[in-house]
Amino acid sequence: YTARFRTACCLWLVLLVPFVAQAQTPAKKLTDTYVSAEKGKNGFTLAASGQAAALYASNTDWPGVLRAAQDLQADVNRVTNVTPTLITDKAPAGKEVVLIGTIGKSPLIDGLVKAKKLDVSQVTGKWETFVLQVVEKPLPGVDRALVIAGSDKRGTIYGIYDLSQQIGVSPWYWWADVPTKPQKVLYVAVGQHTQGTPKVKYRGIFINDEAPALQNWSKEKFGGVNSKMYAHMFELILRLKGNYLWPAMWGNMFNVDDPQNPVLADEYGIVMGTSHHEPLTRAHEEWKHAGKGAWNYQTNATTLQEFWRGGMKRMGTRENIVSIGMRGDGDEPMSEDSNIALLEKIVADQRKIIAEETGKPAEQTPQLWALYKEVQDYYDKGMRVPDDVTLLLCDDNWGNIRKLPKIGEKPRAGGYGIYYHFDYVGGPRNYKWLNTNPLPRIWEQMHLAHEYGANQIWIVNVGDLKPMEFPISFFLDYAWNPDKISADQVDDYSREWAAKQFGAKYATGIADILAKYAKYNARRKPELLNADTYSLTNYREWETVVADYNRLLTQAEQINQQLPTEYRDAYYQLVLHPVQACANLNELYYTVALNREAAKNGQANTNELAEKAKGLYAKDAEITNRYHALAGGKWNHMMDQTHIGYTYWQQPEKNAMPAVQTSAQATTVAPATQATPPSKPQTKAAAGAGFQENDGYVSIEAEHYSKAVHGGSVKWQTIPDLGRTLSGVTTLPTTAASQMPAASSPHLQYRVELTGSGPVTVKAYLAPTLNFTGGQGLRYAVSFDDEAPQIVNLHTGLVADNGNRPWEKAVAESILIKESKHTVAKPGTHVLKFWRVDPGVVLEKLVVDLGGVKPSYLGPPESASGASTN
Ligand code: REL
Repeated sequence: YTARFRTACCLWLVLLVPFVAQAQTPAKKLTDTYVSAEKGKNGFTLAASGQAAALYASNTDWPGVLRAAQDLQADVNRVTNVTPTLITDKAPAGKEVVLIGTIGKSPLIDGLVKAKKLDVSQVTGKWETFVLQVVEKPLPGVDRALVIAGSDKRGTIYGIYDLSQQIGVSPWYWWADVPTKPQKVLYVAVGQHTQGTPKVKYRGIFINDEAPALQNWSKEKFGGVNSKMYAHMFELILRLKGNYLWPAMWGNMFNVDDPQNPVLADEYGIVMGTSHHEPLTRAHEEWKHAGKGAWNYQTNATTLQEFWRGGMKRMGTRENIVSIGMRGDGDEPMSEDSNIALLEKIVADQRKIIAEETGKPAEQTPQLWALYKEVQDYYDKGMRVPDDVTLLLCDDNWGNIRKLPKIGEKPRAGGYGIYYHFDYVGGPRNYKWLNTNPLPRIWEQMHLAHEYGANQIWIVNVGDLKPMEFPISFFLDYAWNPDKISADQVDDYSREWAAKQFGAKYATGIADILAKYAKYNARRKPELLNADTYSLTNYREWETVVADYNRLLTQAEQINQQLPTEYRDAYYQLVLHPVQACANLNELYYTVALNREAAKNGQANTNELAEKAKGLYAKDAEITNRYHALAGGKWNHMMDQTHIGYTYWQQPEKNAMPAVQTSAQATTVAPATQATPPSKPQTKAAAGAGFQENDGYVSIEAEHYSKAVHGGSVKWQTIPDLGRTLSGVTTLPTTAASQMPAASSPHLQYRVELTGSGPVTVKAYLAPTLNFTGGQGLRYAVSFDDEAPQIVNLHTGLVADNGNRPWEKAVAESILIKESKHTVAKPGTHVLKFWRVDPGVVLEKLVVDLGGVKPSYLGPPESASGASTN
């Protein structure tokens, strides 16, 4: 056993460890399973031998609870083909029964509590909390019960739907045609099951920018954006354990178009709101219809007050969060001369109306004031609203949070919330076609919101709802309990989600596709793509991007072939369509780029490329048609959104073929248009290896540091899959104080081997995080070896505002690239250091440019790393 042998063994171990670790790490389970086909000891029989346990509820309970109980009845049938009886007016009888009810509203449940059969001490008085428990001999003549008891209306409803999910009914069974796996037996494990109390009080979605897709679809299927459609949406939100909705408002008036809309929302248990610029529950469209003059408080205050008063009268006692404040007409800023004093008066007048119409002090009605766009400036200039009003902080419409509460600030009674976007109409460009929202960035931004205490309301703009199914699930699940999903569990979440929709067998493959397509789409939103986006000549960039998409498409098609046929409609909507559509779109623009290049060089294949591009353009329409034909045409119009031919921020009326060139001299002899796809460049670099300069640069993925120096409780954390290339690295906790670089302060070290010396530029590729702390801007620092670190501010000259070029560039390119200049004394090994200064900075990649970096979109691919020098 010589030293050499030992070294060799260690080497082998080092090489083997990553594989072993990968193969043996069991997927962490985020959901506890309590329903199975095994009758454990004292387990409850929900269904067996062609029978299902009867469901009992009290008819004095909330109508919304009784309605959800009917859904459970239907869900048990979906799974077992047996419909349990649902009884609300008789005492329970039978060996095993399900008892459903709300504490304080259900004599059934209250009786069990009184008889000490059920302990609800962890539930009573809490917000939206339920317990699901197997109880022995709950009542005379009943052997065993499964009790679903809620602290309030939604607590019970969530308990019911929790059981539905456990027996295998996806919240998306209707909205994405997810099939239910048939089961003969269903047993509930003994014990107490609960999801606890949600950490975010109001969790919801905003249906926005709904024309043409949802609007046309709803018109065709339901005769309008009416209560027949909304009933499905309310049910979905509750199944996802959300509770809040801003309804469609593009020419739509929720409360007017169909008077059943608000009635049903309240019955279902949905808290309604109106968007940020629609005060006192009035849809903006209502003002247009009223035709009562200018939307101007200086000149038309009395009329506006009466308009708003009407909204409050109509609301009655239904659950609402009332938007207050005022913006200009139709989501525009107010005029220049509107001032804080005026806005404060508007708020005071609105509160007076709220109090008068509800007959209660204003603070007893939940309200929000959205600091959207220019409204945040009023706040920053000192405007305040009463303490009970929730301050709804906003992102920049591009998924980057603009502002968060200050650490240590006096808490507000109304707290803070977040308004976030998965879809947007506005500059620098609309994005409203496909899902372009990767979970890791949603995680990272909403994690910030949670850590900084913006937990009262989370609402996200989801456009037409479809095709945002996956990020909606994540947003609402994460809102329920952000502490449950850590940065490195986001892919576990994706896998479990895939398993819930499609079964465990293909879950890993599907999760990978879901993550990758969103990541690729987020590099550049489809609406912003064109033939010049990626480089044709440098780093084989265009070719690689297209090859990556096409490889993903192959994987997605393979799983499609293997899936049982009944899953294919759901699979197309949720997985295959976005990959196919975007792989095609990228190949279209790539082909156009090749065609233009061919024409420029007088190549013989110019016309062939033009024809190919036309074929890809036609295929785009075919892909849309395939979506529209799914499930017997159920989703016709859902993909009506135009997405090719943008010339400025607003969408084109119709898709338009990008211009291609033809040549009269073209012959049929054409060189291969599609080079063989390049081999995957990203081989994972071993920690400790030195990255080698080649062609005048070194490019390093952030997570490939040779050493991470933590600082006390401040730790470096990789957020897998975040950003445009490999991943992102940040520091946690995000609330830790800023610190100037000093010997032992947190930093990352990267070993680089340089062949030259002299001036170099270090380009840091950063997620386009905004200055959410409101200070001087977020900073990091860079140094080589022992030189003094140079501080770089992400936000010099950058403000989230249309017309601000640095911000427009950062969000359009989905990256913020900052530079620092250094001088390296001699060639050889150097240690590049990336220092933490402020929290919230997310590094994706570092490029050391010795003058060789060529223009490209993603920056040079990662450099090769040499043998470990450790
Ligand atoms: O994304 C936003 O928040 C706004 O652009 C919209 O709320 C806005 O209301 C728009 O749909 C029309 O007014």
